[in-house]
Parts: sequence; structure tokens; C-alpha cells
Amino acid sequence: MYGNDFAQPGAADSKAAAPPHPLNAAETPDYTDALAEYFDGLIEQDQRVEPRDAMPEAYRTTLVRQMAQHAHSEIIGMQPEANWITRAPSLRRKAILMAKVQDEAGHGLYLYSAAETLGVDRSELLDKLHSGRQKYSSIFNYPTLTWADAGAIGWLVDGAAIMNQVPLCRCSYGPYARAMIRVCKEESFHQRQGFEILWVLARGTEEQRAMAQDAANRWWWPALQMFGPPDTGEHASSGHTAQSMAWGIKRFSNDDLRQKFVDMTVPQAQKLGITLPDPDLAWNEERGHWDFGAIDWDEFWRVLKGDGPCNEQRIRTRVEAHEEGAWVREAADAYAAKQAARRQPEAVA
Ligand code: FAQ
Repeated sequence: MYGNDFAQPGAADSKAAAPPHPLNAAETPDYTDALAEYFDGLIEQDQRVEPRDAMPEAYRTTLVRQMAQHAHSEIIGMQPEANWITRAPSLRRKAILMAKVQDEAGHGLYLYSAAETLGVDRSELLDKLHSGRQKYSSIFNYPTLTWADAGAIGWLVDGAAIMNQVPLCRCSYGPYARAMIRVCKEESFHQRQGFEILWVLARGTEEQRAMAQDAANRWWWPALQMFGPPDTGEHASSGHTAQSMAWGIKRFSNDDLRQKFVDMTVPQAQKLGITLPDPDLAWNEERGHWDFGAIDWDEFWRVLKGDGPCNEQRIRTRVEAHEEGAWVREAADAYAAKQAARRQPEAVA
């Protein structure tokens, strides 16, 4: 469905053609001209920046912000679907949904690990999530009211997530790009399982068809908001896109990815027999794209500020899970300390 874009290593996984590395970042307190030249050379030649490379502080903080937000989205995103694990309509559906939700936890772990290569600690990032100082995707502040929502999340939310993440496999920061390859493969599978849930419902009873349509009605617009504010116009944010594109972090603007998503999804909706809730949706021959209606950006900013239907519940559940899981972290620390002690050479009496 997405081709094989994410399997491509991008222009450069090897630094064969890279300029010589003048100094090691970890040993250099100042970001000197030589280091800046080295970093600029990597970006110009579309090479990967690796954790020990010197980098501008603004590049590092942009990555930490985006990767943390991304990691938080993966783990908060477990909640709406986990809501349906006990009520999935069959054992097979339950097993598939459990595996999917576990995959999202795994994505969070890769992303926190990748963020840690930039010198932050995941406990610090989680603390920022729990105290509202770092964001997670707006989409996860909406409720899952029926079983069809599990289908709509897979089809539309994972669909939008991969459209945004496939280009991140070519992100200039190596650990993020590499994490994205596996994440995209798994998200692609999730998208298909969501499509299949809706496919079955859309061919079921009258009530099941209505349930599938209702889920699509509720998830369509929030899915379009996932790509972030528009590039231009009164609702555009001051935004990170131009700088992130110059650094090779983002490869496409928010609006370009949103358009690609609409173009990909409309024919899928037609196959499903689901009507997307937008009377302005129309094929534009001249542009070679689907036109679509105005997105409610006031709602988007409201949800981001904390006033979505489930914001409070999501953070409360997350904080409770963190507190209840303290014993796991303590046990892991105790085990690591014991293993480290075993590796110490025996003290000479
Ligand atoms: N929600 O200038 P831009 C998933 C913020 S993973 C919340 O465009 P940027 C898997 C943005 O942070 C879904 N905040 O910013 C899954 C910035 O805030 P700041 C998550 C948003 O970073 C599926 C401000 O607005 N994916 O779904 C959103 O260049 C199913 C201005 O925006 C990622 O995180 C939003 N939708 O571009 C799990 C992918 N949009 O810091 C479970 C990686 C924007 O100025 C079940 N991230 N903001 O206060 C990205 O690609 C980018 O960060 C964007 C935003 C495109 C999201």
C-alpha cells in the first residue's frame, strides 16, 4: 500500500563520501567553526548525523522535542485501542488487537531509546509528558465508542502515521531514521488490519455498516489534523517546518503530507463503501489531487491546549500506569546492579 519507500536506506547510510570528522563532539565543549562546517557538510550531502557527531544545539533540541512527542504519542496511543481488548468480538480479534497495542509500546521504547542518544533521560521526558510540558498527538484525545473505532484507528490513524513516518526513515538523524524503518513496517501491517476490520463491518448487517460509517465520520477530521497546522494562512503556526526541512529532519511540509494522505485514502474509502464526511471532497483534474474541505483548526488548538474530550483521562491513566509500574523499574535496577556487581573483579583480600 505504501510501496517500499521505508526500506530504502536513503542517500547515505555510510559516510564514505563524508568530509573528514575534525573533532569528536563528546570531547569538544564548544561548537567551533570547524564543527559547524562538518555538520553543514553532512546535511548538504544528505548523510546521517550520528550521536557522537557535533551538532548545533537547536538541531538537538528540535529532535528531542519531535522524538519525545512522537514517543509519547505511541504510548498514549495505546489507550484508546486497549479500551477494546476485553470487548473485541472474537478471540482472534482480541489476540490481534493485543499484539497491535504491544507493538505501539515497542515503538515508544525505540523512540525513547533513540531520544536518549541525544543526551536526555527517558524519566525526564516522561516527567514532562505527565506534567503537560511536552505534547503527544492530538488524535489520541478522542474516545473509542464502538468496536468499529478499532478499525478506524488502524485504517486512518496508522495510515496517517505512516504517511508522516515513511519520510522520517530518511531523517538526517541516524538513530531516529533507523527506528522509523521498523516502526513503519509494523504500522503498515496495523493499517491493513484496521482496513480489514472495517471491510468486514461494511459487509455485515445494517447496524454494523452504520457503525463503520459512524467511526469514519468521527475519525476522519482528527486524522487530517495529525499532520499539524497548515503551511500558510491565518491558521499556520510560526512553525518548525522550514528549519526542520533545511536540516533534513522533515522531508515534506505538513500540507504536502496531508494531501498525499487524502489522495491515498479516498480510493480506499470507495472500496470500503464508506463515505468520507466531507461534502467538498472532489477530484481536481487540473491539480491531479483530491480537493477537500476546511479543517477546524480552532478545534485542533483547543485539543492541544488540553480541552479535548479525553485529555484529562489520557494523562491520568498514563500517570497511574507509571506509578503502578514503579516496582518493575526498581526490580530492573536491582537486577542490573546485581549483574554489574558480578562482573566486578573480586577484591583482593
Ligand atoms: N498533535 O511546526 P509544526 C501514531 C505541534 S504516532 C499535537 O508543524 P513540527 C502511531 C508541534 O509539536 C503520531 N501537537 O511542528 C500510533 C508544534 O508544537 P511546539 C505522532 C502537534 O514538529 C497509531 C506546533 O504544533 N507522530 O499515531 C500536532 O515541525 C495508532 C507547530 O507544528 C509523530 O509524532 C499534532 N497532531 O511538525 C500509535 C511523528 N501537529 O513544539 C497508536 C513525528 C503539530 O511548537 C495507535 N512528528 N503539533 O509547541 C512529526 O512529524 C512532526 O512533529 C509533526 C509536527 C508533523 C507532528
